[in-house]
Amino acid sequence: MTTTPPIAIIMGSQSDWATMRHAAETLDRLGVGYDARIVSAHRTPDRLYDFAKGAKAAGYKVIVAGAGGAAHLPGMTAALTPLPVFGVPVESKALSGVDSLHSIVQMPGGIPVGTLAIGKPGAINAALIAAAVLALSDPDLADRLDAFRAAQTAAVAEVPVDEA
Ligand code: RP5
Repeated sequence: MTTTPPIAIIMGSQSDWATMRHAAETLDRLGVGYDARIVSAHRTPDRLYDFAKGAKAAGYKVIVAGAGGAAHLPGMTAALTPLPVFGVPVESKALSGVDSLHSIVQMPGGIPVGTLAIGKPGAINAALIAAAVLALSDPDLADRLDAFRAAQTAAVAEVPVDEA
């Protein structure tokens, strides 16, 4: 029997995976389970509807949604599910992701999407904030998040060096 992992990472296109894999890798580091799926608001609207309407019943707890350009995926997902949705603006070729950011962040009051930074930092932070939500009811995960922060702090040198 397969069980649904707590986090769904969804993205609008295969081309978003180069960014969204950083969310997946961050969850791997934290030992948090996830499914990664391509769900396009524009090219596969029925898949979006089915996924978002069924996400809670399927057992997901948090959704991380990345999209670029006319990035309607996070907002439409949030409109269709009561689960928390964190949006990652993927860096677009034409407008460097500012279009994605504005598309995701400017939600109307009442339908929230927690919007992260453009690109890789946003993908990493979406995973971290999703994990932090889960950690509220998972003390072991809370300990792993503390350890992640401590390791990150310990890895910062006090003196800069010349890089090759
Ligand atoms: C959006 O269009 C996707 O999220 C992607 O960021 C962007 C471009 O998609 P492709 O043309 O690369 O498939 O829906």
